[in-house]
Amino acid sequence: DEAQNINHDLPSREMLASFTAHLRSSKRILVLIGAGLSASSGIPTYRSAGGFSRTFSDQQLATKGAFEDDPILVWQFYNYRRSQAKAALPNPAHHALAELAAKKPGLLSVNQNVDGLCQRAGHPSEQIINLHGSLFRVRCFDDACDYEEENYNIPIIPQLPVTEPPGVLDSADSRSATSGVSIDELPHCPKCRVNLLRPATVWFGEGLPEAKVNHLNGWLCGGDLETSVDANSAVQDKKVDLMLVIGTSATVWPAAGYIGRARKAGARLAFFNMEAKSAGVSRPEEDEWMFLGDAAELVPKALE
Ligand code: BV8
Repeated sequence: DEAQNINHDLPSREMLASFTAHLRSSKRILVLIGAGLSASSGIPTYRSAGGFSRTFSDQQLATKGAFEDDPILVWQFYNYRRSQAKAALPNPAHHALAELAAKKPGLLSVNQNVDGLCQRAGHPSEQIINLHGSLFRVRCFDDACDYEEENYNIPIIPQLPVTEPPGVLDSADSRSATSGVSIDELPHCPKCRVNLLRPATVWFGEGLPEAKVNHLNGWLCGGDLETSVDANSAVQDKKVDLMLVIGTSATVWPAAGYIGRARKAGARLAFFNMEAKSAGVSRPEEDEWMFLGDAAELVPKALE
């Protein structure tokens, strides 16, 4: 019954036992990671209480149009997020997941987060796909120019504040607040020497990087990249034993779509979220697990 699946602070012994038994026997594990995994590291989530949506929604500023309108404001927004992510520390859940990946070569993490904390926790790099890019990579604004590099400079230019930009996007004062900076002081592409550099994250309205989608489809089809690349070949996904859905509202597509795809490939699902409804499910199916609470506390408990 529902109570058996939904624990209200600590997972019930039975629930934990049935989950760990299945985890132990699972070979192919898919993990979908969201902002909730990093909440306890002090990085605000996007849509739950206290997230960015208080001042800017990421949809307002994480777009090509916003950058074309006001690159200085968008760079200040990213400077603020970069400094926050750089100051943050991986929490016990990041470490527990990295340790599980090292023990399970058949595990693949699909990371929606751009904060770099999974990597800093030692998650094996060949077992994680940063589907939405990284705050610490920049690339040429012109998609036709292939320049991209790592960049950890905070602020990315000295004159640009690292504080959160003023909350009102369309009032004049939000521009004046950053008027101390001129566009030609923003970082430019050293390769084509014409365009501005932009954060190498996937903005809303932009397609996911093809190579990453192919890597993920390859894993789902059992590692046979050729078949996965040929999108219209209705290759049956290879069985997935378990999917961990950690700290995501499952509202951003196409990433959220991998939950249904893994379920279709036979995966049993374990949700780790502060609240059941926003994990993309109203109530888990009978053979799924819902760990309700802080991922930083529950993920290490469940994976130990
Ligand atoms: C695209 C990088 C077309 C940017 C991000 C259907 C199909 C395709 C597209 C769409 C579609 N429907 C709508 C779209 C458009 C859009 C979209 O999904 N919009 C949503 C908002 C409705 N999708 C796109 O634009 C995508 N592009 O498809 O374009 C296209 C296709 C082909 C060719 C050309 C064009 C691009 C999406 C990627 C956007 N980029 N980030 C940046 O940040 O700089 S997404 C952004 O949201 C972050 O990456 C974040 O990771 C991601 C998802 O959010 P969550 O991680 O889930 O975070 P959220 O705050 O929402 O939830 C937190 C959860 O944690 C909550 O459930 C909360 O309860 C829980 N929680 C909180 N604290 C804790 C906790 N859990 C545990 N412990 C805690 N302590």
